[in-house]
Amino acid sequence: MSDTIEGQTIEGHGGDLALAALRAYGVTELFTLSGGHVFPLYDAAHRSGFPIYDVRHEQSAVFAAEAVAKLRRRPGLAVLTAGPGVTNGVSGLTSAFFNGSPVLVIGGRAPAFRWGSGSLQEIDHVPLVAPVTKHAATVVDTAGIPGAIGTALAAALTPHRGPAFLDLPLEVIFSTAEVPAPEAAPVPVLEPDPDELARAASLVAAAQRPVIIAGSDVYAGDAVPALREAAEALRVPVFTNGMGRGALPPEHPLAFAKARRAALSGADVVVVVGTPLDFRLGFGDFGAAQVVHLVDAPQQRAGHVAAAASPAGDLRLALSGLADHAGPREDHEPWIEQLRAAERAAAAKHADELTADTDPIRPARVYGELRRVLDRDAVTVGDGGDFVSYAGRYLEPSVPGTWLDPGPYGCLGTGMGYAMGARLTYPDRQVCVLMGDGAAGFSLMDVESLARQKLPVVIVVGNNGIWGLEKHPMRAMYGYDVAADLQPALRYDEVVSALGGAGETVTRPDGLAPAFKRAFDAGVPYLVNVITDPADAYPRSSNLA
Ligand SMILES: Cc1ncc(C[n+]2csc(CCOP(=O)(O)OP(=O)(O)O)c2C)c(N)n1
Ligand SMILES: [Mg+2]
Repeated sequence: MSDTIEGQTIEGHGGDLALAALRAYGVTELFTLSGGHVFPLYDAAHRSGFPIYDVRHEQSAVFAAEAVAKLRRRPGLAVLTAGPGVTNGVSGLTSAFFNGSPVLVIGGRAPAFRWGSGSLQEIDHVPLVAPVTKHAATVVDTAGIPGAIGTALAAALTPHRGPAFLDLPLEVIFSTAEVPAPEAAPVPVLEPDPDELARAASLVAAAQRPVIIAGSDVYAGDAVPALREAAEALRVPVFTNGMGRGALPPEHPLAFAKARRAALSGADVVVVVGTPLDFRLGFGDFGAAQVVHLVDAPQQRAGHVAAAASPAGDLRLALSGLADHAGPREDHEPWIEQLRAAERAAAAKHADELTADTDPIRPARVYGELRRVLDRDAVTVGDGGDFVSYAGRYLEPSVPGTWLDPGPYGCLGTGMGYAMGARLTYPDRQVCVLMGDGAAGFSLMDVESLARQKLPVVIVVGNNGIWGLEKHPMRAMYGYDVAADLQPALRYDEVVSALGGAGETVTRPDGLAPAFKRAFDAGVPYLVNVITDPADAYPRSSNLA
């Protein structure tokens, strides 16, 4: 590429043109695993000082891009080679689809001019990824690359957000063209219908026992301040899930976490904001309570629940609209007090669990010790079964946008990819991955990528020697289990040491605190391998996962 921008045009190969468009949208890094089909993108990045982070399995590249997209609320980019590179990224794309994350995957593609002749890695990716992306297309000419990226990113960034996919045939990415300098298009803002919004506000105001449940789109839509305003103006207790966690700090008088059952069984109006009415919320069945569903786009309305009101549009506007409700309002203070009492009772029970001095260690104690060392703004990543369910119960994020769970697709293996994206987003914060020993098998090799590229994170493995979230339910269902055992007390810390990090194994509760201190001071990827009690099963109503 002639590095100078002459007037309003740029000239270069497909990689240069793609990168210019990506920069215009605020993309500042790419995640990849090497493949010749996408060399021009590396060439463009290398010559212009655009950071490239490479991994050991393409799914980690997509998960890293997704973590960036989730945390920074802008596009995350993974560049995958043709064929197996792209198919290895499909679980990551699907997770991003379920999470509404604006991820762009650019794939290489076998040459178009001899399509059908049997080129290396020749497969049409588009029909494979179309069902799990908002936009999927093949770019047919070099000059069309910036426009195609603009179209893909507009789809990804327009609520309801989600991933997009483009592939570039070999001759398209390697050829050169001169094109107008790319610019980012503004994302359209959808105003919620005022009547529907007024109906929602009246329902909340007239309720005796209202509850708000705020999910990931509240953070993704930058609506956290508006959520607080709405909750404070209407005096409504707030529960959260996904990236919504931490939207109200735990000490906020309207922030609740542990009294969920009391809240959902006692509420007369449940306001669900920015999250689907899926299995995590009992499919939106809250008994006699009326459901108000605030969604960021009309297609996010639930087809299986008859909501009393469901305004669709920008969540900042919708929540500000609730906050501005001018009519009369019921007194919610007795209800808030009732839930506060339930919250305190649950907290007292948790306090005993968090300090339990047992041998083997129970997962609750791991979190009891972690709570002492995690900073308020630490980013936590959950990748596993029961061990991560306990993290959800015992860790309370204080800052919004610090909690990375896999979301409703429930894909194991996000760990090291999410950790990489989090470390790059927040170079100076603690990044702590909470991992089951089973989950570790999916991505632990990418500790090599983290260590080599000087990206330290702390990994805490709850090592129960089993696929716990499967073993316990299978035993309950059949009286036996198969395919649910792992090697007991395996030294995952030694794996990490061999890959350029460090770590240690902890078997006694009093070993946890000093191990965590060493881990956060290490400056390299550090794995604390905690041998936990395999008899410990997370109590849940439905165990199918
Ligand atoms: C990619 C993928 N494969 C399989 C599953 C099914 N699954 C859900 S939880 C779980 C067990 C996880 O075990 P581990 O990570 O050791 O955590 P534990 O439950 O033992 O704490 C499995 C296999 C899944 N969710 N994702
Ligand atoms: Mg396990």
